Amino acid sequence: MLKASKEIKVVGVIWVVATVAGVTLAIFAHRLLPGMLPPAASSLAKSQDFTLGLFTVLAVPVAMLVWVVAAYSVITGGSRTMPTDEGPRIHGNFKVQIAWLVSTAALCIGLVVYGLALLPSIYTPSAGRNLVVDVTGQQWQWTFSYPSYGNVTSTTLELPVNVPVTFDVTSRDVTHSFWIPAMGVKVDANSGVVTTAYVVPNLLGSYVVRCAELCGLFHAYMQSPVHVVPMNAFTRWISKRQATNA
Ligand SMILES: [Cu+2]
Repeated sequence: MLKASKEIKVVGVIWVVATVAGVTLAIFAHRLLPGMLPPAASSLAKSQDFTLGLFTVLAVPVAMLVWVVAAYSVITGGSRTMPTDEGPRIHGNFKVQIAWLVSTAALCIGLVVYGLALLPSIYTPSAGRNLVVDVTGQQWQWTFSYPSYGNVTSTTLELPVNVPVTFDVTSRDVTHSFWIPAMGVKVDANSGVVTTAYVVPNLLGSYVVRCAELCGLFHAYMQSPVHVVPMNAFTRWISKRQATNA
């Protein structure tokens, strides 16, 4: 059997190698697996992608320490025969306990502060005139209406690029959750209540609105297209809808 200090060194080296590999994978995963995350179609989504990356990178060393120690113990520490007597008593190691407490507390508290500092940005509307879109969830479809354009309604969400949007979200029946993964927008849709979400879509393209709250049999199919288009295309679309609605 190896001496304890040598074992700690071996585990330490494996941990460092595993951590470097894990962090590299976490940083480059989206390049190795394109499409793992949707494209960031707003600065809100960009900041969320960064937060996700940061939390992953900081979680890797902790996860690797647990896995490497567990795997090492399973592989090298097993005995096929029943031990005849008890192992030696182990007392706490003050230095290790303090180091463990301080590092994990600093990690957790640091991330809580970081999260709390970012949180208001989600609930703050952009300055200037916002395009208001009323969003209604019902089993199992989203409906969008535009109060500043005579309440034109549509089952696809059309948004002009670089224009701040306010979503007023509600539900006609059970609780749904209005979610545009590409834009980092997600808010509950509750019956009898209006919840709001804000975003400035900044990337032309087609994305998807999903329901993020289990709402019944066809929950998984409760999705609608979102199109982010230039302003003139949006105006054309809305006049066409106005003609159809009338
Ligand atoms: Cu749902």
